[in-house]
Amino acid sequence: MPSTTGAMPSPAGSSHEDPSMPGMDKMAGGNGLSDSQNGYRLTSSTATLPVGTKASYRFSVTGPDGSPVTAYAVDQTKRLHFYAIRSDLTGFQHFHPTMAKDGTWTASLDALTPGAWRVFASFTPDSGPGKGTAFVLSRTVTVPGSASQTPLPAAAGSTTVDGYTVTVNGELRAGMEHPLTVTITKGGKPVTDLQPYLDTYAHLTAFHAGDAAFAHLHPTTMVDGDHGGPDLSFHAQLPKAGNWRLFLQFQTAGTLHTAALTMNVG
Ligand SMILES: [Cu+2]
Repeated sequence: MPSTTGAMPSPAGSSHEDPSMPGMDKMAGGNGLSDSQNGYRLTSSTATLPVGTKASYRFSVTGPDGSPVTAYAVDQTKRLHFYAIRSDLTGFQHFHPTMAKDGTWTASLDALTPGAWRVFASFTPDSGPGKGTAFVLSRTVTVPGSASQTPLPAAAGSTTVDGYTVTVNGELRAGMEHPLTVTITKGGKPVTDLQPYLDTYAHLTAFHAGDAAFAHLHPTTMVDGDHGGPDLSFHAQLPKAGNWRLFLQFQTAGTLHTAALTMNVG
């Protein structure tokens, strides 16, 4: 189902400057499970990565003319956001690869466990017919070895990471935009020293149990120095019903924390 954020203000720091759509982001839609959309394709010759060690994944994005895209708009301070997730939604990785002049990206993955993985690239071309359109494309990668599946943790309204308790509030329905509020506390006290991370106080991504469909939840809380929290607001639009694994990343005192919890979408 196509999703659009056309009615939503661009997050702070978005460099999308297409004069025909001031302050708006276009999205190619979809759930991130395809390697191609609107003529843009995520290409890689890598189908297998080694187990238990850092590994490089090289890829490029080709445009409708078949040549690698080299011009990218900056979104949340980066030209391309890269994610990896195992089929059981464990092993979440999110980082920012580097691009060679010819449009070849190299992502350095942390050690992977055996199993089926999906890697995602989230980007907005800054030239060509897709200029200003946000894409999420993905490919699968196999890590050899005997793969044990971790059952998805039960849906929960809160979780704890590094001593921080993260509570998520919001009733979500598939395909509809809903507000989602995240509250962060530590030792029962509201946390108010969140630092900006990628132009936000919390970066929130979600993957659908069963097929690893992808969603990025857009923050609506603007950053203003190293004193974010405890409440953070998001626009949540998850494309399908079922259980989603949410990964919330936030930074305090220079350290990045990643909280994960399961949320049911009706
Ligand atoms: Cu990113």
